[in-house]
Amino acid sequence: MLSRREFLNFSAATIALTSLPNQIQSKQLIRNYKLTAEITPYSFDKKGVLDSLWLYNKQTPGPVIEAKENDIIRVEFVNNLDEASTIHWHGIKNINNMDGVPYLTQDPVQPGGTYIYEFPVNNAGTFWYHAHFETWKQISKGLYGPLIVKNHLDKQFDNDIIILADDWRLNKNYQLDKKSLGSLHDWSHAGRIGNWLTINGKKFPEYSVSKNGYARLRFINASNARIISFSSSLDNMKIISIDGMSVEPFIQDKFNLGPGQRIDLLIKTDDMSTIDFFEVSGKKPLRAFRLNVNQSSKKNILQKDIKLQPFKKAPPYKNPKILKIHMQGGAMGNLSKAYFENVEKNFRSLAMEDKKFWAFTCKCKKRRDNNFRCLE
Ligand SMILES: [Cu+2]
Repeated sequence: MLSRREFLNFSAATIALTSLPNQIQSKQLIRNYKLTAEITPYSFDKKGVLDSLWLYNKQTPGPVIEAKENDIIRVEFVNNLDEASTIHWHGIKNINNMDGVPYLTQDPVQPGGTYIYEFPVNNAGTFWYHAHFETWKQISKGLYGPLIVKNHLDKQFDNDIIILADDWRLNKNYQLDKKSLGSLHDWSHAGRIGNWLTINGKKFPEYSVSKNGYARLRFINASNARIISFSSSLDNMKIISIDGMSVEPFIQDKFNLGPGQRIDLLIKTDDMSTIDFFEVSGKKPLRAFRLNVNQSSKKNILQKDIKLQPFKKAPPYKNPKILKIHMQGGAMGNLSKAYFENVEKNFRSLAMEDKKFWAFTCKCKKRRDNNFRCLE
Protein backbone atom coordinates (compact mmCIF):
# COMPACT_ATOMS: atom_id res chain seq x y z
CA MET A 1 0.00 0.00 0.00
CA LEU A 2 1.16 3.51 -0.71
CA SER A 3 1.65 4.82 2.73
CA ARG A 4 3.53 7.03 5.05
CA ARG A 5 6.41 4.61 4.98
CA GLU A 6 7.66 6.10 1.74
CA PHE A 7 6.98 9.51 3.09
CA LEU A 8 9.38 8.87 5.96
CA ASN A 9 12.14 8.15 3.49
CA PHE A 10 12.22 11.79 2.64
CA SER A 11 13.84 14.43 4.67
CA ALA A 12 11.84 16.11 7.40
CA ALA A 13 10.10 19.33 6.67
CA THR A 14 12.18 22.45 7.05
CA ILE A 15 11.29 26.10 7.34
CA ALA A 16 11.80 28.39 4.36
CA LEU A 17 13.69 31.51 5.29
CA THR A 18 15.34 32.31 2.02
CA SER A 19 13.98 34.51 -0.75
CA LEU A 20 11.38 32.63 -2.72
CA PRO A 21 9.20 33.13 -5.79
CA ASN A 22 6.30 35.61 -5.63
CA GLN A 23 3.59 33.39 -4.31
CA ILE A 24 5.78 31.79 -1.67
CA GLN A 25 5.95 33.51 1.67
CA SER A 26 8.59 32.94 4.30
CA LYS A 27 8.06 30.52 7.17
CA GLN A 28 6.07 28.03 5.15
CA LEU A 29 6.94 24.39 5.67
CA ILE A 30 8.97 22.90 2.87
CA ARG A 31 8.34 19.27 1.99
CA ASN A 32 11.49 17.93 0.34
CA TYR A 33 11.40 15.09 -2.15
CA LYS A 34 13.70 13.66 -4.76
CA LEU A 35 12.32 11.97 -7.87
CA THR A 36 14.71 10.07 -10.11
CA ALA A 37 13.33 8.85 -13.43
CA GLU A 38 15.04 5.69 -14.58
CA ILE A 39 14.64 2.45 -16.50
CA THR A 40 13.59 -0.20 -13.98
CA PRO A 41 13.20 -3.98 -14.38
CA TYR A 42 9.65 -4.97 -13.58
CA SER A 43 7.51 -8.07 -13.74
CA PHE A 44 3.76 -7.89 -14.35
CA ASP A 45 3.00 -11.56 -13.76
CA LYS A 46 4.00 -14.05 -11.10
CA LYS A 47 6.04 -16.13 -13.52
CA GLY A 48 8.51 -13.32 -13.43
CA VAL A 49 8.82 -12.34 -17.08
CA LEU A 50 10.98 -9.26 -16.68
CA ASP A 51 10.10 -6.11 -18.47
CA SER A 52 11.58 -2.67 -18.27
CA LEU A 53 9.41 0.23 -17.20
CA TRP A 54 10.28 3.88 -16.79
CA LEU A 55 9.63 4.73 -13.16
CA TYR A 56 10.27 7.35 -10.53
CA ASN A 57 12.47 5.98 -7.72
CA LYS A 58 12.17 2.46 -9.19
CA GLN A 59 8.57 2.06 -8.06
CA THR A 60 5.12 1.98 -9.58
CA PRO A 61 3.35 4.22 -8.91
CA GLY A 62 6.03 6.76 -7.98
CA PRO A 63 6.32 7.74 -4.30
CA VAL A 64 3.44 9.54 -2.60
CA ILE A 65 4.16 13.24 -2.38
CA GLU A 66 2.27 14.56 0.59
CA ALA A 67 1.96 18.03 2.06
CA LYS A 68 -0.38 20.11 4.16
CA GLU A 69 -2.37 23.01 2.78
CA ASN A 70 -0.13 26.10 2.46
CA ASP A 71 3.12 24.11 2.57
CA ILE A 72 5.72 24.29 -0.16
CA ILE A 73 6.61 21.20 -2.12
CA ARG A 74 10.20 21.07 -3.27
CA VAL A 75 11.20 18.27 -5.61
CA GLU A 76 14.67 17.65 -6.93
CA PHE A 77 14.05 15.92 -10.23
CA VAL A 78 16.88 13.82 -11.68
CA ASN A 79 16.50 12.54 -15.22
CA ASN A 80 18.40 9.27 -15.64
CA LEU A 81 16.49 8.31 -18.79
CA ASP A 82 18.04 8.43 -22.22
CA GLU A 83 15.55 11.05 -23.36
CA ALA A 84 14.37 14.42 -22.09
CA SER A 85 11.57 14.74 -19.57
CA THR A 86 9.70 17.17 -17.30
CA ILE A 87 7.17 16.75 -14.49
CA HIS A 88 3.68 18.23 -14.44
CA TRP A 89 1.76 18.57 -11.16
CA HIS A 90 -1.70 17.71 -12.31
CA GLY A 91 -4.45 19.85 -10.80
CA ILE A 92 -2.17 22.12 -8.75
CA LYS A 93 -2.76 25.82 -9.38
CA ASN A 94 0.86 26.37 -10.06
CA ILE A 95 3.48 29.03 -10.63
CA ASN A 96 4.00 29.15 -14.37
CA ASN A 97 7.64 28.06 -14.52
CA MET A 98 6.97 25.12 -12.18
CA ASP A 99 4.15 23.69 -14.30
CA GLY A 100 6.37 21.31 -16.24
CA VAL A 101 5.27 22.00 -19.81
CA PRO A 102 8.34 21.53 -22.04
CA TYR A 103 9.27 24.46 -24.32
CA LEU A 104 6.41 26.52 -22.88
CA THR A 105 7.14 26.91 -19.16
CA GLN A 106 10.61 25.36 -19.01
CA ASP A 107 13.28 23.73 -21.14
CA PRO A 108 13.05 19.94 -21.16
CA VAL A 109 15.37 18.31 -18.61
CA GLN A 110 17.96 16.49 -20.70
CA PRO A 111 19.33 13.00 -19.92
CA GLY A 112 21.56 13.30 -16.86
CA GLY A 113 20.05 16.68 -16.01
CA THR A 114 18.25 17.90 -12.92
CA TYR A 115 15.57 20.49 -12.20
CA ILE A 116 14.25 21.86 -8.93
CA TYR A 117 10.51 22.21 -8.74
CA GLU A 118 9.34 24.37 -5.86
CA PHE A 119 5.78 25.55 -5.46
CA PRO A 120 3.17 26.24 -2.76
CA VAL A 121 0.09 24.06 -2.42
CA ASN A 122 -2.82 26.15 -1.26
CA ASN A 123 -5.74 23.75 -1.64
CA ALA A 124 -6.21 20.42 0.12
CA GLY A 125 -7.19 17.65 -2.29
CA THR A 126 -6.17 14.68 -4.41
CA PHE A 127 -3.73 15.40 -7.22
CA TRP A 128 -1.05 13.51 -9.11
CA TYR A 129 2.18 14.13 -10.96
CA HIS A 130 3.41 12.73 -14.24
CA ALA A 131 5.99 13.13 -16.97
CA HIS A 132 5.03 15.78 -19.49
CA PHE A 133 7.41 15.06 -22.37
CA GLU A 134 5.98 12.77 -25.04
CA THR A 135 3.34 12.12 -22.44
CA TRP A 136 1.63 9.41 -24.50
CA LYS A 137 4.79 7.32 -24.10
CA GLN A 138 6.34 8.40 -20.80
CA ILE A 139 3.13 8.01 -18.76
CA SER A 140 2.41 4.67 -20.47
CA LYS A 141 5.80 3.45 -19.32
CA GLY A 142 5.04 4.32 -15.71
CA LEU A 143 6.22 7.87 -14.99
CA TYR A 144 3.55 9.07 -12.55
CA GLY A 145 2.63 9.11 -8.87
CA PRO A 146 0.09 10.53 -6.40
CA LEU A 147 0.27 14.00 -4.84
CA ILE A 148 -1.92 14.51 -1.78
CA VAL A 149 -2.52 17.79 0.00
CA LYS A 150 -4.22 17.50 3.39
CA ASN A 151 -5.63 19.88 5.94
CA HIS A 152 -6.74 19.55 9.58
CA LEU A 153 -10.10 18.00 8.59
CA ASP A 154 -8.35 14.96 7.13
CA LYS A 155 -7.37 13.84 10.64
CA GLN A 156 -10.96 12.75 11.24
CA PHE A 157 -10.74 9.86 8.79
CA ASP A 158 -9.84 6.52 10.34
CA ASN A 159 -8.38 5.43 7.01
CA ASP A 160 -7.14 7.43 4.06
CA ILE A 161 -6.31 5.29 1.05
CA ILE A 162 -5.01 6.22 -2.37
CA ILE A 163 -6.50 4.19 -5.23
CA LEU A 164 -4.38 4.98 -8.27
CA ALA A 165 -5.66 3.05 -11.27
CA ASP A 166 -3.82 2.37 -14.51
CA ASP A 167 -4.88 0.55 -17.65
CA TRP A 168 -1.66 -0.92 -19.06
CA ARG A 169 -1.50 -2.53 -22.46
CA LEU A 170 0.47 -5.77 -22.24
CA ASN A 171 1.41 -8.23 -24.97
CA LYS A 172 0.94 -11.98 -24.69
CA ASN A 173 4.17 -12.32 -22.70
CA TYR A 174 2.74 -9.97 -20.07
CA GLN A 175 5.19 -7.28 -21.05
CA LEU A 176 4.37 -3.69 -21.90
CA ASP A 177 3.17 -3.60 -25.52
CA LYS A 178 5.79 -1.11 -26.66
CA LYS A 179 5.04 -1.64 -30.35
CA SER A 180 1.68 0.03 -29.92
CA LEU A 181 3.16 3.20 -28.41
CA GLY A 182 2.45 5.98 -30.86
CA SER A 183 0.12 3.81 -32.93
CA LEU A 184 -1.61 6.08 -35.41
CA HIS A 185 -4.61 3.77 -35.36
CA ASP A 186 -5.11 4.46 -31.65
CA TRP A 187 -4.54 8.17 -32.10
CA SER A 188 -7.23 8.38 -34.74
CA HIS A 189 -9.72 6.28 -32.72
CA ALA A 190 -10.39 6.16 -28.97
CA GLY A 191 -6.76 6.27 -27.82
CA ARG A 192 -4.50 3.52 -26.50
CA ILE A 193 -6.91 1.40 -24.50
CA GLY A 194 -5.20 -1.23 -22.33
CA ASN A 195 -5.93 -4.75 -21.13
CA TRP A 196 -4.33 -4.96 -17.68
CA LEU A 197 -5.82 -3.01 -14.78
CA THR A 198 -3.66 -2.23 -11.78
CA ILE A 199 -4.53 -0.46 -8.55
CA ASN A 200 -1.44 1.10 -6.98
CA GLY A 201 0.63 -1.07 -9.33
CA LYS A 202 -1.04 -4.33 -8.22
CA LYS A 203 -3.72 -6.73 -9.38
CA PHE A 204 -6.66 -6.78 -6.96
CA PRO A 205 -4.86 -5.47 -3.85
CA GLU A 206 -6.52 -5.62 -0.43
CA TYR A 207 -6.52 -2.90 2.21
CA SER A 208 -7.64 -2.88 5.84
CA VAL A 209 -10.10 -0.35 7.13
CA SER A 210 -11.45 0.05 10.66
CA LYS A 211 -14.92 -1.14 11.54
CA ASN A 212 -17.47 1.55 12.39
CA GLY A 213 -15.16 4.20 11.08
CA TYR A 214 -14.81 6.60 8.19
CA ALA A 215 -12.55 5.90 5.25
CA ARG A 216 -11.54 8.34 2.57
CA LEU A 217 -10.70 6.73 -0.76
CA ARG A 218 -8.80 8.88 -3.24
CA PHE A 219 -9.27 7.55 -6.77
CA ILE A 220 -6.87 8.70 -9.50
CA ASN A 221 -7.02 7.56 -13.13
CA ALA A 222 -3.51 7.47 -14.62
CA SER A 223 -4.60 5.67 -17.81
CA ASN A 224 -3.78 6.91 -21.26
CA ALA A 225 -7.25 6.65 -22.64
CA ARG A 226 -9.62 4.45 -20.69
CA ILE A 227 -12.54 6.11 -18.93
CA ILE A 228 -12.58 3.87 -15.89
CA SER A 229 -15.93 3.06 -14.26
CA PHE A 230 -16.00 1.96 -10.65
CA SER A 231 -18.84 0.17 -8.92
CA SER A 232 -18.76 -1.61 -5.56
CA SER A 233 -20.54 -4.04 -3.28
CA LEU A 234 -21.85 -1.07 -1.29
CA ASP A 235 -25.42 0.04 -1.91
CA ASN A 236 -24.10 3.42 -2.86
CA MET A 237 -20.95 5.48 -2.77
CA LYS A 238 -20.69 9.00 -1.41
CA ILE A 239 -18.62 11.36 -3.56
CA ILE A 240 -17.12 14.25 -1.56
CA SER A 241 -14.51 15.66 -3.92
CA ILE A 242 -13.92 15.83 -7.67
CA ASP A 243 -10.60 16.75 -9.25
CA GLY A 244 -9.16 18.05 -5.98
CA MET A 245 -12.21 20.23 -5.20
CA SER A 246 -14.71 19.56 -2.41
CA VAL A 247 -18.24 19.18 -3.72
CA GLU A 248 -21.63 18.94 -2.04
CA PRO A 249 -21.63 15.22 -1.19
CA PHE A 250 -23.77 13.08 -3.47
CA ILE A 251 -24.50 9.40 -3.84
CA GLN A 252 -23.77 7.21 -6.88
CA ASP A 253 -23.91 3.49 -7.41
CA LYS A 254 -21.22 3.80 -10.09
CA PHE A 255 -18.90 6.60 -11.18
CA ASN A 256 -16.74 7.33 -14.20
CA LEU A 257 -13.20 8.63 -14.02
CA GLY A 258 -11.62 10.00 -17.19
CA PRO A 259 -7.84 9.92 -17.69
CA GLY A 260 -6.25 12.37 -15.25
CA GLN A 261 -9.40 12.73 -13.15
CA ARG A 262 -9.74 12.20 -9.40
CA ILE A 263 -12.74 11.39 -7.22
CA ASP A 264 -12.75 11.03 -3.42
CA LEU A 265 -15.29 8.82 -1.66
CA LEU A 266 -16.38 8.85 1.94
CA ILE A 267 -17.21 5.40 3.23
CA LYS A 268 -18.75 4.65 6.60
CA THR A 269 -17.85 1.12 7.57
CA ASP A 270 -20.72 -0.26 9.58
CA ASP A 271 -21.30 -3.95 10.06
CA MET A 272 -19.76 -5.18 6.84
CA SER A 273 -16.73 -7.45 6.65
CA THR A 274 -15.47 -6.79 3.11
CA ILE A 275 -16.18 -4.21 0.46
CA ASP A 276 -15.25 -5.07 -3.13
CA PHE A 277 -14.73 -2.59 -5.93
CA PHE A 278 -15.08 -3.43 -9.61
CA GLU A 279 -14.03 -1.81 -12.85
CA VAL A 280 -17.04 -2.00 -15.15
CA SER A 281 -16.13 -0.04 -18.30
CA GLY A 282 -15.48 -3.20 -20.36
CA LYS A 283 -17.72 -6.09 -21.37
CA LYS A 284 -16.99 -8.04 -18.18
CA PRO A 285 -16.64 -6.46 -14.72
CA LEU A 286 -13.09 -6.74 -13.37
CA ARG A 287 -12.28 -7.09 -9.69
CA ALA A 288 -10.37 -3.91 -8.83
CA PHE A 289 -9.57 -4.04 -5.10
CA ARG A 290 -10.96 -5.11 -1.73
CA LEU A 291 -11.34 -3.40 1.62
CA ASN A 292 -11.24 -5.74 4.62
CA VAL A 293 -13.14 -4.24 7.50
CA ASN A 294 -11.36 -4.98 10.78
CA GLN A 295 -12.39 -4.49 14.34
CA SER A 296 -10.82 -1.26 15.44
CA SER A 297 -8.74 -1.10 18.59
CA LYS A 298 -10.69 2.00 19.55
CA LYS A 299 -14.34 1.35 20.31
CA ASN A 300 -15.32 4.98 20.52
CA ILE A 301 -15.93 5.70 16.89
CA LEU A 302 -19.49 4.50 16.59
CA GLN A 303 -21.43 7.72 16.85
CA LYS A 304 -19.10 10.48 15.80
CA ASP A 305 -19.98 12.76 12.96
CA ILE A 306 -17.56 13.94 10.36
CA LYS A 307 -17.06 17.52 9.26
CA LEU A 308 -16.27 17.85 5.59
CA GLN A 309 -14.38 20.60 3.87
CA PRO A 310 -16.63 23.46 2.78
CA PHE A 311 -17.40 23.45 -0.91
CA LYS A 312 -18.10 26.22 -3.35
CA LYS A 313 -21.44 26.19 -5.11
CA ALA A 314 -21.41 26.81 -8.84
CA PRO A 315 -22.17 30.48 -9.56
CA PRO A 316 -25.57 31.26 -11.09
CA TYR A 317 -25.20 31.36 -14.85
CA LYS A 318 -27.12 34.42 -16.01
CA ASN A 319 -26.66 35.42 -19.65
CA PRO A 320 -23.53 33.39 -20.14
CA LYS A 321 -21.35 34.11 -23.13
CA ILE A 322 -21.55 31.07 -25.35
CA LEU A 323 -18.47 30.02 -27.26
CA LYS A 324 -18.86 27.35 -29.88
CA ILE A 325 -15.98 24.91 -29.88
CA HIS A 326 -16.37 22.26 -32.49
CA MET A 327 -14.19 19.17 -32.31
CA GLN A 328 -13.76 16.99 -35.32
CA GLY A 329 -11.38 14.57 -36.93
CA GLY A 330 -10.42 10.99 -36.25
CA ALA A 331 -10.61 8.03 -38.55
CA MET A 332 -14.22 8.60 -39.52
CA GLY A 333 -13.18 11.19 -42.07
CA ASN A 334 -15.21 14.25 -41.11
CA LEU A 335 -12.24 16.63 -41.13
CA SER A 336 -11.15 17.68 -44.60
CA LYS A 337 -8.64 20.38 -43.65
CA ALA A 338 -7.37 22.33 -40.69
CA TYR A 339 -4.68 24.77 -39.65
CA PHE A 340 -1.55 23.44 -38.00
CA GLU A 341 1.12 25.95 -36.99
CA ASN A 342 -0.72 28.57 -39.09
CA VAL A 343 -0.58 26.51 -42.27
CA GLU A 344 -3.77 25.15 -43.76
CA LYS A 345 -3.36 21.50 -44.61
CA ASN A 346 -5.60 18.73 -45.83
CA PHE A 347 -6.38 15.80 -43.57
CA ARG A 348 -4.03 13.43 -45.33
CA SER A 349 -0.96 15.60 -44.85
CA LEU A 350 -1.97 16.48 -41.27
CA ALA A 351 -2.14 12.78 -40.50
CA MET A 352 0.88 11.56 -42.44
CA GLU A 353 3.31 14.44 -41.93
CA ASP A 354 2.31 15.85 -38.57
CA LYS A 355 0.49 12.92 -36.91
CA LYS A 356 -2.45 15.21 -36.19
CA PHE A 357 -5.92 13.72 -36.44
CA TRP A 358 -8.12 16.04 -34.43
CA ALA A 359 -8.98 19.73 -34.62
CA PHE A 360 -10.98 22.21 -32.62
CA THR A 361 -13.24 24.80 -34.21
CA CYS A 362 -13.80 25.04 -37.91
CA LYS A 363 -16.11 27.19 -39.97
CA CYS A 364 -19.39 25.62 -39.09
CA LYS A 365 -23.09 26.19 -39.32
CA LYS A 366 -25.76 25.39 -36.79
CA ARG A 367 -28.33 22.97 -38.12
CA ARG A 368 -32.02 22.77 -37.24
CA ASP A 369 -31.33 19.92 -34.85
CA ASN A 370 -28.87 22.18 -32.98
CA ASN A 371 -25.86 20.16 -34.10
CA PHE A 372 -23.12 21.79 -36.08
CA ARG A 373 -22.15 20.94 -39.59
CA CYS A 374 -18.75 21.74 -41.01
CA LEU A 375 -18.73 23.84 -44.13
CA GLU A 376 -15.28 22.66 -45.16
CU1 LIG B 1 -1.93 15.74 -16.33
